[in-house]
Amino acid sequence: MKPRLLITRKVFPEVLAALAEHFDIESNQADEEWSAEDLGRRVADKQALFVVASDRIDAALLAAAPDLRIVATGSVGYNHVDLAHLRGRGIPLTITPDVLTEATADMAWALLMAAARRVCESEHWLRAGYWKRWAFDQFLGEDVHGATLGILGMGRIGSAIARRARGFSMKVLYSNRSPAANEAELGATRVERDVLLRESDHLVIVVPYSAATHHLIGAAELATMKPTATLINIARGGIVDDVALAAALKAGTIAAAGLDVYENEPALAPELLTVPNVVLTPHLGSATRTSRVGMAMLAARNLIAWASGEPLPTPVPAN
Ligand code: 8YV
Repeated sequence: MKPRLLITRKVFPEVLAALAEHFDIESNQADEEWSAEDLGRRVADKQALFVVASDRIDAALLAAAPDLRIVATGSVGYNHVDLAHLRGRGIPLTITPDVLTEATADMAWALLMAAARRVCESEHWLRAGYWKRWAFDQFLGEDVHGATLGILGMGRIGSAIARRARGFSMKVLYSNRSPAANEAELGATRVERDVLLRESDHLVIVVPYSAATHHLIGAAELATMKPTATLINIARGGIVDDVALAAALKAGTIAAAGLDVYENEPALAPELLTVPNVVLTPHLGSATRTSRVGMAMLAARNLIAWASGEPLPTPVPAN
């Protein structure tokens, strides 16, 4: 008898086909909104669970899954999963590193360029019919080339962002718990966080979310940044205090921002929606076809390895 697998989202047909050889599957191919109760009811008789970062896999849900033996998340971040609970029950959690690194780094740059050069703000203005004549001082933004790029969190994605900065002749600063082994290759200099905030022209947040990084960037931190600076968050909502950021953008404390993630997504702090100098995207960091198929397939490969009694390709590191 095949183990029973619950998949909480619609997945690509090739991924479903690969999994179907090894599992009896209940999946959300209709892409319905499942409440926590629905999820609890559906997971009750399953041995395997395939989730994404917007599913909350907390102690209450896990308590409803007495037979659960493996959880695979289609994301590299795993702050949505109660890892301590899983470890207490000896249940492995697998993630999807590497396959999304380059696409997510591209997205950080897309937001950085759009925010610094006011692409979205000016497009809205143009579409609304305000463009009547050209002027020297229309929508002046900030230079990206030759500027100082700050990276908060220098892991795989941070490194991929830094690598791209070479083409823009930028100075790269970063802040990280430990020095990056590839510091010299990246041409990046490690500094304290307060220096990073003070000296960056464009600051990209790439640290994982945890209790320690909750509201790491709030009103006090924003106040130390340059009035010409841009702030980009492609990591997790909750690392930046979105309400404080909206206030800082309105007051001109910093010049612009680009956000792909939000504290209570898909709900947004209403303050953000009234600020023109922020570019807002709906958690699209890894959203290229290659990357998302890669993520779903890697989650499937982990599940199949488990079902076949083989070593898991990408479990959460022991740390
Ligand atoms: C995902 C992400 O697209 O991997 C992560 O941690 O945030 C994104 O790449 C999203 O979370 C879907 O699971």
